[in-house]
Amino acid sequence: MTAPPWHASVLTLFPEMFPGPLGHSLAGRALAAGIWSLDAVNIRDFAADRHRSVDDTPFGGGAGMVLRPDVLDAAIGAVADERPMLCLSPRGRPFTQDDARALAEAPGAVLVAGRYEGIDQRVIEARGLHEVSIGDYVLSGGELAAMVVLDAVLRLLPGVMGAADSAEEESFSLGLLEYPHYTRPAEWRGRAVPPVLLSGHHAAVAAWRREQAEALTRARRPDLWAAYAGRQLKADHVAAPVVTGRARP
Ligand code: JCQ
Repeated sequence: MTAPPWHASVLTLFPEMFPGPLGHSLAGRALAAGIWSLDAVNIRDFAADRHRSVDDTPFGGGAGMVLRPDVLDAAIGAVADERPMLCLSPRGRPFTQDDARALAEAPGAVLVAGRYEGIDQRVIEARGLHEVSIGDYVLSGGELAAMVVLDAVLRLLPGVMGAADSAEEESFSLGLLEYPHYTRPAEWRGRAVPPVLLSGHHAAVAAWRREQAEALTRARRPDLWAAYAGRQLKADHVAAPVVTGRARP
């Protein structure tokens, strides 16, 4: 008995961009091993007119073009099944590690990579597309964002990471930024590795790493720090004062 592959369908006007970087490294090996599969569907193949047009001018006027609902809906209809359907967009809900974990549990995903100014709102609603954002900036199309989402999910699939299966062992899964890492040589250009890491004292190493992760998170990501501090308070069931706000530089 072998599990069916986690199945990704990407709807795009540039199918030749796939698998792209996902054909290399961890994801690439897993693709070759049949742990996941990919079909990059050309939205233009679903254009009905002889000019194969996929976009049109926005109602109400304004700059740019909008992806036509009829063409995109036909493309979605060709792949839709029980898998969740996502649309990459700067106005989507922020894509998180929790979302990646949930998608890794699903049978796969359908990802719509828009181009132009956007896609017709009616097809988003009619097909129940979940709009997700990978960050507060604007890309020229959803393809790179789709690859980012896929990479985050694929490394969580069973058998993709090595024997260590370290995907979820990181401090990020605690809601903290990663502590600093060091390897040989123990001194480099006059810079020593923090001595505790050479002490062989595992509990002291773990405590140091936790401190570092907490200090970094507090300084750089007050949003993550507030959520983490809130969870700690609840877990401890004590009213211990938790210092919030940005650390002094
Ligand atoms: C995703 N952060 C940025 C660009 C319009 C669907 O409408 C649009 C989609 C894009 C591509 O996605 C992004 C993005 N997360 O730019 C403009």
